[in-house]
Amino acid sequence: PLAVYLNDYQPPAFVVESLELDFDLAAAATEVTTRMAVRRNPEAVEPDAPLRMYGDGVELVSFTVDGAKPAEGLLEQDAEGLLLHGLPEAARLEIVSRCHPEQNTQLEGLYASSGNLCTQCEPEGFRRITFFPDRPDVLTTYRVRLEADRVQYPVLLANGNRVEAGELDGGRHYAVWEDPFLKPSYLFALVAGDLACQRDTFTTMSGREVQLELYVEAHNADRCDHALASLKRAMRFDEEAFGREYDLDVYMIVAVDDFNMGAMENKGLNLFNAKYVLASPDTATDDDFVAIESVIAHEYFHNWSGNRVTCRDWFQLSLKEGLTVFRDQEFTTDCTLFGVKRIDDVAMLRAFQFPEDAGPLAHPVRPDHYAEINNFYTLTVYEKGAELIRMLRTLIGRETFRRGLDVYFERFDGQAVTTDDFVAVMAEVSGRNLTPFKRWYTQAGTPRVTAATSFDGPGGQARITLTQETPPTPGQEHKEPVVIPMRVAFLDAEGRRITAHQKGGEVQDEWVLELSEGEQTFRFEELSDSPTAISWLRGFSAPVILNANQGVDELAHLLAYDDDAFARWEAAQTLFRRAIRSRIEHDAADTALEAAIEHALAALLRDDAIEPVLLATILQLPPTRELAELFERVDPVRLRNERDDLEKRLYMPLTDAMQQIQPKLDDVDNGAFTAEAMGRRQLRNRLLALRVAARDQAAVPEALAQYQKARSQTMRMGALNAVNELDHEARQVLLADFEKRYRDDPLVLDKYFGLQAGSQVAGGFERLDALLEHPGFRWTNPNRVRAVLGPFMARNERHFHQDDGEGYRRMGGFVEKLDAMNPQTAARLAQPLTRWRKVDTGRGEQMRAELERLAALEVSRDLRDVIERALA
Ligand code: HT7
Ligand code: ZN
Repeated sequence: PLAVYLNDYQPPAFVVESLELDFDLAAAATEVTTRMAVRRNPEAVEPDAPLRMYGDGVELVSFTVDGAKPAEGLLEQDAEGLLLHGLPEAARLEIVSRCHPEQNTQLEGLYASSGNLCTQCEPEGFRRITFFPDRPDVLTTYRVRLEADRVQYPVLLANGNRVEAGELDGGRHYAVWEDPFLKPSYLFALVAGDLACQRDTFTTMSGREVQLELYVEAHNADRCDHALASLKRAMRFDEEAFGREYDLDVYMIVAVDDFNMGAMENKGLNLFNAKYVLASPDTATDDDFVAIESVIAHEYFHNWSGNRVTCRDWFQLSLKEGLTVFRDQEFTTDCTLFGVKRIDDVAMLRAFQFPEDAGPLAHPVRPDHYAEINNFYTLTVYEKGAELIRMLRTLIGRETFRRGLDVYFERFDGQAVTTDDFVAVMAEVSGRNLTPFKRWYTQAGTPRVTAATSFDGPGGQARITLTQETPPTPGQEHKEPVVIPMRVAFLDAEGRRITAHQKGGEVQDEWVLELSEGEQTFRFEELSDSPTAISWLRGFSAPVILNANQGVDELAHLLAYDDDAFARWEAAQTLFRRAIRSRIEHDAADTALEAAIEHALAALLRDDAIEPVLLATILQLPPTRELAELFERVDPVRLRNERDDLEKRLYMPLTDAMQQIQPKLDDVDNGAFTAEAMGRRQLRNRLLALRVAARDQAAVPEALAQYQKARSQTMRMGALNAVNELDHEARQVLLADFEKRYRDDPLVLDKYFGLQAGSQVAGGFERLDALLEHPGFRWTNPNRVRAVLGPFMARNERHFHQDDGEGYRRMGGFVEKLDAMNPQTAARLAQPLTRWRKVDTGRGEQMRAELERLAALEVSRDLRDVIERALA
């Protein structure tokens, strides 16, 4: 497909001074009257350029300029929409157009979901509703009139404040909404439907009362409390941590069943995938509760980082997404215990973003070209983008960073800006030259850092030498060094931090070393003791792959004592990785290493002081998809088997120790939703799963009992997850019960789909067929499709990677089928197939063949872009 290039950016030829949209809403055909006042942009490059209005699948009914039809030849209709030539300095346009919500299975633009009408405009959905200069740097105020059947669509919502509403003849009614804030078209939203409203209020720090309204289908009205409570916590946090106050009188959230992503931050009217709103203890797990809180917070935080200050063009996507992820991570950290949120974020980054950055779809946080922008809502733009923000804070200090954010929001309020603008503010407030740091935005790939040390006794000196290298990525053969903040501490034999100073510096017990060259040496003087261990990359201070060549004893010491939760977890992860690597590379277990790991784990299980949630997190081995990154190419089925075998081997001798902890966790199913209560449930479920994996005979009946007695979804799913890899009657009994209980509850049924599709128990293809035939399955609902196909590709190595290629062919077929309905979701689901160079050559060739089969078909631009990059 034809690419768009950052270097081609030009300011819009016209600004839109105001916009009125009248919707005559109906599912089969909706007529839209668009009235806009346009004026030539003084910043435009060409003084007499035409006005470009994008339109995608929209029917043009009529068009006038200042009340008259444009003269012959002035209005041109092409593949991208409309081009209007010969406009004067200022003009008023009126366009009548038509779109067809009911036929919209793409779920971009205006579409129908469960009988309601709703919109999704980011990034380029507005042009599927009407003709408009649909680009993020065209900001204007909106007045929106909605008219619809009163019985079918009693609720009519749009952005801003409702200024008028009333009844009309013929069973119809209307509402008029005005949004006083400038916004780009991607933040437009409307909803028309039969929805129940749960209300609350929030008083802002300046004493204004904001109405909070959560719209759901009536039968879900009892699952809204958590979302509303989360919203209020997020609003308070943004005030306290970032000084940001909400600006409209009402904040609305609508839950939608058919939704391509998690949620959308439309001004004052967020639309949410129902999965990230609805929760009750019976239907949602603790993980679901936490995810809901974090998505609600994310969308709320966008009100400043995204809406008040938005992106100039889509290359700047991380300006809002990286910053907003950073802000939601800070919020969740505030709600959870002991640094575990950081560990979860790092685990996610390693399992998903690092592979993306090392594969054929790698791209910089600020890409410089794209064929389809929908494919750039990636882990790199979001999660790595958030890491860049965190590194900036580490480099300039918390207070300066906070000041910088204030300046950023104030200076650019109501504007569409760039990541360079953001970094420039941080440079200005800190007085630092951050130009070298900007390489993080333009260079793809995960840097590899090597650390070497030498010491000369107590009272003596230490030297740390760090080197860095970033491997090539598509289109970027040669890489420059980046600025890496490396947080380190030295620990003594009791696990206490050692003090020292750098030449001319103060005595400290923790340092942030700034590695900005290919190789650098850092010297420390007057160490208070000789170090037993070095705690590296504390808090995961930079998104790099570190090789510090630490011995097993040193890692065990860190695992036992480090006061940095990330570093403690990392010590265990390093040990697990080393054991797996040895099994794969030497075809045999390193028994001494594994015995040492078992010993360290035993000590951890005896440690009464460790927080339950941290223990639960440390005990978990890395997932296969992260482990695959250790190797050039690997047989994924074997890797999974070795991982599971290592888990079994390590935990078999520890079943007694695990059993002994369990009674202390007997009271966990108590309906409490504090971080501590959730952490204890997490540990209880982890121990159960590890005991089942370690073939503890008592564990299976315990899982059965836990399921039967469960009063919460967390404990029910804990039991199911524990037995889901067992070819055992218990698994079938529990799954059958679960399906019966929840077959009419789509969001919970998705959990059943995931368990069945993600299990490696024999018969995976038959189960897959049965799920796709299940009355609760629908190809047009992205949640259902993701619930089945996602876990099959992510966790069911045995079937997805079956050596005859059956798994790849099946998935290729499903992607093809889905692409005809929903290209955005299809292109995402195709991504596991793009990793063909990472799997052993036999399988890799079969994967590639499937990609080539798809490439020969007529597929969407979204899917073609992914396939072409994968095959390049
Ligand atoms: N800013 C949003 C990104 C988005 C999206 C959301 C829903 C459906 C389709 C979408 N395409 C892009 C979500 C966010 O980051 O908050
Ligand atoms: Zn976002």
